[in-house]
Amino acid sequence: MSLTTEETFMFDLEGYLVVKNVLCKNEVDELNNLADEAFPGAYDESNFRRTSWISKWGPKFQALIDRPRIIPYLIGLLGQQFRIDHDYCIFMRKGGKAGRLHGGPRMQLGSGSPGDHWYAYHDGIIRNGLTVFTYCLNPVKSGDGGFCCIPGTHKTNCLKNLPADVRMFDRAAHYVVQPEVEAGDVIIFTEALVHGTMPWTADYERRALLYKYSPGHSSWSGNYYNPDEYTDVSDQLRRIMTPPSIGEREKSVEEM
Ligand SMILES: O=C(O)CCC(=O)C(=O)O
Repeated sequence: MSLTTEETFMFDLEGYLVVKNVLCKNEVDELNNLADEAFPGAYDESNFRRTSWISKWGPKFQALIDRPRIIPYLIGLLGQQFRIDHDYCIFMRKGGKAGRLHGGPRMQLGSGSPGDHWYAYHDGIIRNGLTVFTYCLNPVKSGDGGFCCIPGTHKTNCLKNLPADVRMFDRAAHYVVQPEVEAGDVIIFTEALVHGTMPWTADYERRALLYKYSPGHSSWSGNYYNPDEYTDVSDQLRRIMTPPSIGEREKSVEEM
């Protein structure tokens, strides 16, 4: 099981994919209700809320780490020994803002420090460094804001040529794309893609659950998962939570 040939074409071309209907409406409603309980609190003037370790919000959020529908994408994009790296949520309401375009291959835009963001294709195999699977708990229409990217920049050779005003969202550019999604869709993107969060303009709230994965040998976050802090952890999930290593590392999913 892996990406379809068309998905491979699209990911190689653009650096991201939208996988439709990963969650059904009832599941979206349930996750939204549970999120209300797990992350209560009012917005401040930033109209932006974010918190980490949403996978600890209970069994439903834990199960998103290795939801069967996303497994072929994890293996296809990160390899058989993929691991969960870190997770967090982004909630926004109208007027909310969050930084600038960032990411990009090798060097992280803005910071100037070397990043471990990469995309490679060799002999029919795609591989990525840190890769994001965002569960969307609300629809996003064109112009609403939220996740955006510059398709194809996971392979750009001219990262430093991106104008600062475009990077800061001070000037719109046709090559910055904000994908439309339905609630229940998952956006997958490599951090090697230039991406960011556009100001949120819709009257409804944005709720995005971000689960980020690394190949088995690497890590972005310095905080590793501890299966003992979760309930009913399957052998598979324990393997996916294993800290980074390379020698003799088991496959994350046995039967694949
Ligand atoms: O979904 C978003 O708003 C973008 C998230 C982001 O910038 C990231 O994952 O690094």
